[in-house]
Amino acid sequence: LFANVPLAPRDPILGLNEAYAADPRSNKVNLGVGVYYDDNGKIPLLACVREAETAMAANPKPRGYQPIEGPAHYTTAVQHLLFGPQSPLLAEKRVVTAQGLGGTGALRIGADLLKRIVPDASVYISAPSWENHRGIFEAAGFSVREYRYFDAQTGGVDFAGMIADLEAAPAHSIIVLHACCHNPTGADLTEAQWQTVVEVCRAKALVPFLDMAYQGFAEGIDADAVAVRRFCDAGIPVLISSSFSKNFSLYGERVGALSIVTTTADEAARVLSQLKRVIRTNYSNPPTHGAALVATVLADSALRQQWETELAGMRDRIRAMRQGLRARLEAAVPGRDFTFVTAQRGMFSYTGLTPEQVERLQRDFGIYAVRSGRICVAALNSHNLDTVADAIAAVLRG
Ligand code: PLP
Ligand code: TYF
Repeated sequence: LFANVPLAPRDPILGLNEAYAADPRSNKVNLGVGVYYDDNGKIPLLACVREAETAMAANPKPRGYQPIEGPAHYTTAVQHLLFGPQSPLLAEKRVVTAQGLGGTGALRIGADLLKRIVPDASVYISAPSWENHRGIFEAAGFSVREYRYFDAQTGGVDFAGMIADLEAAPAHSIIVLHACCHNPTGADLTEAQWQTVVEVCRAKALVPFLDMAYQGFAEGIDADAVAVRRFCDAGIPVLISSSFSKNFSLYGERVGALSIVTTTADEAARVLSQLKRVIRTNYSNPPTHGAALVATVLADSALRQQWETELAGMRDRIRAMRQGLRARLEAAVPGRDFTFVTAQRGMFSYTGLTPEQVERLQRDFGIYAVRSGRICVAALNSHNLDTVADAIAAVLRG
């Protein structure tokens, strides 16, 4: 049965972790995987989560099956973060939300659902995008194409190219968009540019699928939802995958959600019934613990305030690391433009390092980055910043 099974390639990002773990050098730095580390290089356990968990442990509950789409106190909390608690869409019952197994699982149930509704559509992802976008939509049976996105000259967005490619996409194409903190480039659209994308999607009858894995890491909870809100204002159907892996530091709990904005409450009920079918044949119903933690924090005003403070702390620390990296690189490599380091947002920066330079960083300095030149800025800290900046400067000088 298995004699001729070929060896599948490793995930290029998660594979780096293995190489890093095996590296004996004590001054090694892992800028590969997109995880937020604190200034001591540790994944934080947020105080709000610890408190919610302590309260839950003091009052343990039986673990019955959950509703297929997850518990209402969780899905409602998700909707309030995405759309704002006062959104008329919620009062009109036009939004379907289901708990997902992380943002990845949310993307997958969204993809599986769309395959039932628009089976012949193509999916467009940004060039470049998170590797798994292609994998997820291909696994759901779609063919995946790219729209232009990153401009290597400026370190920003090739907006004219992006719009031209979206305008050329056939009607009903599914357009995967990073709502904020683009992975891997850190280059985001402005609000005015989002408005243009909304208009193109409406005019060309495209199906926007917003992936929001980093809400709160760019500017703040509401500011980072600007793309979601502009699409909602336009009144067109939109899918949104969201994740608490990063902004609650709950990576291993696999807690995310798929939200779908429909046109009427009746439509929403029918879409939910189909989504439940997708979930049932996939994993039946979602796990309890992570969603209970998130719902507990978001429902309690003191814990919610604490979460916002801790989230702002993560955001501000990333910003400080961007400024520190930029200042050091400007000092060490005069005449080269590093403004992109602070213009890009979220966990990642596309440095412009070539695959050869990335290899040299790893070989000569024990600094691990993705071959594309992506670094995780959230893995920098006050202890490794000088080492990393010196090493990047050394490979840039050649
Ligand atoms: N989408 C993007 C753009 C991401 O960068 C990530 C990162 O992990 C995900 C989705 C998946 O998030 P999760 O870990 O919650 O599955
Ligand atoms: O891009 C990243 O590094 C994060 C983490 O298959 C990640 O999004 C990377 C690869 C993967 C799953 C998560």
